[in-house]
Amino acid sequence: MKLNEKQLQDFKRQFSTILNEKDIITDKETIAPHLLDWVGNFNGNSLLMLTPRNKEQVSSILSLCNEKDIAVVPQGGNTGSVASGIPNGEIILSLRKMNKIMGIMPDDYSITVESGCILSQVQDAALDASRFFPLSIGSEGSCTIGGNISTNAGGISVLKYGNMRDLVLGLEVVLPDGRILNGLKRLRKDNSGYATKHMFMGAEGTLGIITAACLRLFPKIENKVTAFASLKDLGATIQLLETLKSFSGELLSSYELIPKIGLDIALSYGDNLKSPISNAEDWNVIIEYSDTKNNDDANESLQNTLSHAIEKKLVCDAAIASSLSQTQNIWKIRKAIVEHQPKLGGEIKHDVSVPVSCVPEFIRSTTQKLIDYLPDVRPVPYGHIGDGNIHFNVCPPSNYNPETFLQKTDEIREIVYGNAFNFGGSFAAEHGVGIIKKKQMLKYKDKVELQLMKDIKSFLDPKNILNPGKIF
Ligand code: 2HG
Ligand code: ZN
Repeated sequence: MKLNEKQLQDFKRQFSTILNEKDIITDKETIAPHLLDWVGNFNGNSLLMLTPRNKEQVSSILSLCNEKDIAVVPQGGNTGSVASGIPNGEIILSLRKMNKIMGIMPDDYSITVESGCILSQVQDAALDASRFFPLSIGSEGSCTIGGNISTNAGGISVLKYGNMRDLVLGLEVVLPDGRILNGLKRLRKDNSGYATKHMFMGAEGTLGIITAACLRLFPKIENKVTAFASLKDLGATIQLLETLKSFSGELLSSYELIPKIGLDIALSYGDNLKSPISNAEDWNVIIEYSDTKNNDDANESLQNTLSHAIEKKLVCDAAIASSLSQTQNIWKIRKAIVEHQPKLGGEIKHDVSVPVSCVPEFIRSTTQKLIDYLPDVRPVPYGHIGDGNIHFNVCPPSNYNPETFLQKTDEIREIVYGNAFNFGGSFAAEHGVGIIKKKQMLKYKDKVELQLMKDIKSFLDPKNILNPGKIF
């Protein structure tokens, strides 16, 4: 059930037995930013936002909501891409005030944090203890750890360190009926039955509210080397990846695809960016090595591997950044693609994955299918090619009517998702399902798996009070 104006006063009174008055928010202006999704597709509605300060308060709120049959949408930094944190009349439960670093255990390579901690706060806390927390995504200055876990965030270092799921040792979760699951263990090994913590990761707040997490840390990175390489063709991206892996083992931490059209977008609209090489080919990659040693090893290794790849004619030209500003310029190109793509007259976003070895053929065949459907359409497939996750965003032909283009969204989505499915891929690689991909969930998810997910949901949340209408 959603909260209506008539019930509002009554519920405010009931919540005031749990929370301080200033943590019960009805002011429309304060709530407004929490209703808008970052991508700009949704503007939700909610009359009430609660901002608890500890797990006991979260527990009491959920007990009460469960008893009264009132629905809640958990929210962290509200930086998601699929609108899973956007309410449709439900109460917003913001975790932002639960932002304490609870403890850091350098010898265990672990850190325990409340779920409202900002990702960059966790990265900084790890660095202060000479450790490294590797999750790195564009919104790291405002997204929260709880949101990262609930969406199983990915980003540019998955290749070396895995998804958020791989970085979680233990979780504390409040279940829809208010019970608290105390799983804040910092163990590497625990085979005592089902790994229930994994149910809450990627569940987008539909099964429980994550209130704290114990996370894995790694040795501090002392040296990073970044390069930009222009390749012979699309197939060479995978051959070069294989060469980098076998020559440099664990040093390789990022491998991002930058198509020529993406580079052009960045150079045209980005803030004073320079092409790292003079004549970029159609397909380029950003390569990053991360080393725990503060010496020239990583640089030499990357230089040798790239020289070898140039000799083998996989790489046409490459530049290794030799200053901080050159490194920043390369990564700003990557960021500018995300930011400025809509300036090509709009974009239809797809966050898909296929097996790494299939990426070139997937990009070629999807592009061909899109051109057959709409000649001169401008696909911008870019991103985390090192782990098979491509942001296959599609922009209209030049000077095409943006509205007419958006009317083709369903057909274009079918082409991209359908082809990813043909390659054994996923329609939701790292951004989740939320509201946006519910249709694809029905079409592409294995039927047995989908039913199992629904069974788990109705077992844990029989009244459907937690983030209803998301995922399914
Ligand atoms: C990234 O990799 C983000 O920068 C956003 O996942 C990608 O939606 C996008 O274009
Ligand atoms: Zn991404």
